[in-house]
Amino acid sequence: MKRITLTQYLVEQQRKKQAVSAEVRLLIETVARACKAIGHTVGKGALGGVLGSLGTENVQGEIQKKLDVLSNEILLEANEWGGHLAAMASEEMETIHRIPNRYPKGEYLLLFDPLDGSSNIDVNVSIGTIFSVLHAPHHASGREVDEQDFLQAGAQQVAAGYAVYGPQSTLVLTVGTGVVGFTLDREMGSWILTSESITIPEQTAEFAINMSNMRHWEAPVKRYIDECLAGKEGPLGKDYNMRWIASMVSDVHRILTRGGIFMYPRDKRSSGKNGKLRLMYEANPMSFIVEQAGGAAVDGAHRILDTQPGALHQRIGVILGSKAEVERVQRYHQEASGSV
Ligand code: P6P
Repeated sequence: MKRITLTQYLVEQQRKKQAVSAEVRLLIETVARACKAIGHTVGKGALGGVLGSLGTENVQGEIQKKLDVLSNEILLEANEWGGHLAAMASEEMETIHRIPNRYPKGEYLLLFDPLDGSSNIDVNVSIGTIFSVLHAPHHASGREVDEQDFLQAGAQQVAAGYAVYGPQSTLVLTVGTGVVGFTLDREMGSWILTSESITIPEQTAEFAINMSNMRHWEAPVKRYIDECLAGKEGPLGKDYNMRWIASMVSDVHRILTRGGIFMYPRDKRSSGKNGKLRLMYEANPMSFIVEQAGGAAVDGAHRILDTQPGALHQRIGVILGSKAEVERVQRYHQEASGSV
């Protein structure tokens, strides 16, 4: 099979579908190069002195791992000079990071979770990077970018993607024309196209949820999981398998590869009132990718990509994956709220 690199793929998208501007192409190539560097650093593990925690907390109140901060710095440094961005936002930074005045500024915004799944770092379980690209609305006005400019619904995304640092390093990407996957040729250092069109099977028999939270779930989630657990004898008429890697990039990658439903729902805990996952740089990019692959993504009763953000680090319930299953759970939420 002819080896198509990420650059060639993006040039062809730019040429034939106008889906990718030259600036977006440069942006994606820059992020992909930064992901290579992050994967290389992660791969050193104990030999690189990069494991363990820093003893500091991020804006989420979570203990920062050394690799969380290192990955964030790699993405900031890689994207500052290119002239394609106005600013960046990250799970690891309280406020936005504007492009320094010594560099030209572009018309896009980049958001990322630099190292998702970091609770798995020290136990050598796959982790990854999630990113999202938005237009910078202020660009035409000439005023300085501010945090409000980032608060756009996920349906406005220009591009989204994630990298998984596992047995292989993979990069999954959408620019709104479907979903493609690349595998890192570690000898050449090139991202090579290995999945030309990723689609999620509409049906599934595999669910992903952290079962230890069961006592906190709202009724519609409990109803669905009980039905899955009832198996063939239950209303769904089939036996289900369960997976939970506790690394969103890995769970979502499995679902893109063989179907399934991923659930981190909001729950009754005060901290869980909107769920654990963050809207802007976890739920939105993953929802864009999943929808582009023919799946669905809701917060319960509503489509995630329609959510109007109120704050940069706001959380949201996430139920995404195989369309038929997600729509079933969405219907259960709508019935419970009386909206159907
Ligand atoms: P729990 C990782 O910390 C993360 O943000 C997601 O990648 C993952 O899906 C989830 O949290 C795991 O949460 O509560 O099961 O550890």
